[in-house]
Amino acid sequence: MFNLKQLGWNNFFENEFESYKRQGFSAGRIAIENKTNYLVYTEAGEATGECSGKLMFATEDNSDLPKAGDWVAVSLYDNNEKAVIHEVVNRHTKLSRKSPDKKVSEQVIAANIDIVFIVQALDDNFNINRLERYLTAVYQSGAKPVVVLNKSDLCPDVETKISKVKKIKDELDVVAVSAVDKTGISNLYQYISEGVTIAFIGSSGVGKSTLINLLLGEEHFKTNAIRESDSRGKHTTTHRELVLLPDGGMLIDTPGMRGFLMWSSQSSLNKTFDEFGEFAVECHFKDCTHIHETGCAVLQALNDGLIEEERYRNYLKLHKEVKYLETKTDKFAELEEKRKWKNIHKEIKRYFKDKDK
Ligand SMILES: Nc1nc2c(ncn2[C@@H]2O[C@H](COP(=O)(O)OP(=O)(O)OP(=O)(O)O)[C@@H](O)[C@H]2O)c(=O)[nH]1
Ligand SMILES: [Mg+2]
Ligand SMILES: [Zn+2]
Repeated sequence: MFNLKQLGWNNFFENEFESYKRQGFSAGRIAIENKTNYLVYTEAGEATGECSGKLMFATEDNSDLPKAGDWVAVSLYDNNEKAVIHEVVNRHTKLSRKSPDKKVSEQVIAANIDIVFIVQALDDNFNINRLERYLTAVYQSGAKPVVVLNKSDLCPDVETKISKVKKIKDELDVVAVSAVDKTGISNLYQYISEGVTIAFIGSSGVGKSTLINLLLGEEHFKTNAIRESDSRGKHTTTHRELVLLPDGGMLIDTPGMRGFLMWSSQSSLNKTFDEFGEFAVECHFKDCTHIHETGCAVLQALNDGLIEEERYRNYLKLHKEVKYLETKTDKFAELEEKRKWKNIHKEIKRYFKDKDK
């Protein structure tokens, strides 16, 4: 048995669920997404779920089907052990990447997450450019990013690595830990509490499952030694899974990702690269690509040593991916438009509030 609050239910989902409730559906949260079936948590306990024919038929885009962390409207049968999934409740947040195949489509990694632990190992895996890529995706998701540097036992200069991460953005949360000698683990607990969902992402072999097992207090997830030849992981975790912690809070384990292509808007990219935005408004051309234009303030800043060469190169790479997406799908233009209007509405509200004072 679960209570919904423990599973992360709140006013947002209560509102979104209202019409489903009227239709007599129960609320469930997706814990595991397999190819054709799901493990669903409901107030009645665990159930195996399948999508209704109508849901499958009416859904054009795979990213709109249930994913780990999603809230869904279900009807239960067989002693509440089976569930038909009728609808996916509007998501509060979602972490996505561009699907690894040739198609320009979205792949949702996890839904309704509050925090993402971006895990890197303090061995050869440590890579600032990859971190900038993940970070942009997390900003896009709406969740809070926390950088978790694991395997501190293998690293003689942990502080240097932390300050390198802080150089991306000073206010970024960075925690160095070792799942092996258990140092720093207590610093992870500050993010965990009842109803909060945390997703772990990062390359294969960085220790995501090992860390989750440690926090769970049991060997729930399989883990595997990395290859000695090139320090790469063996892709041990093969599906996404949400688990509940004994003292409250939820963690989502994900398979290590080989590539992580952008499914992000320019404004999420700007959050990772704060200073670029500041310079870019000074560029002579509004659609400046910051590569060759005269009057480009970004290039000027690069020349003046205000922007690091490596960071500039990665920005351009990600910027190119974002631009490509914008030309292939109007989703991001829509999102930006929505965000703009949301801000305008906020401004209007604030204006009238101030006036009333
Ligand atoms: N030295 C050291 N090894 C660690 C640490 N944490 C995990 N490992 C080892 O790293 C290897 C990979 O760990 P996993 O937890 O399977 O990695 P993962 O990120 O879940 O990998 P995938 O499931 O393939 O994505 C295992 O042999 C762990 O014992 C650590 O803090 N220090
Ligand atoms: Mg794993
Ligand atoms: Zn420019």
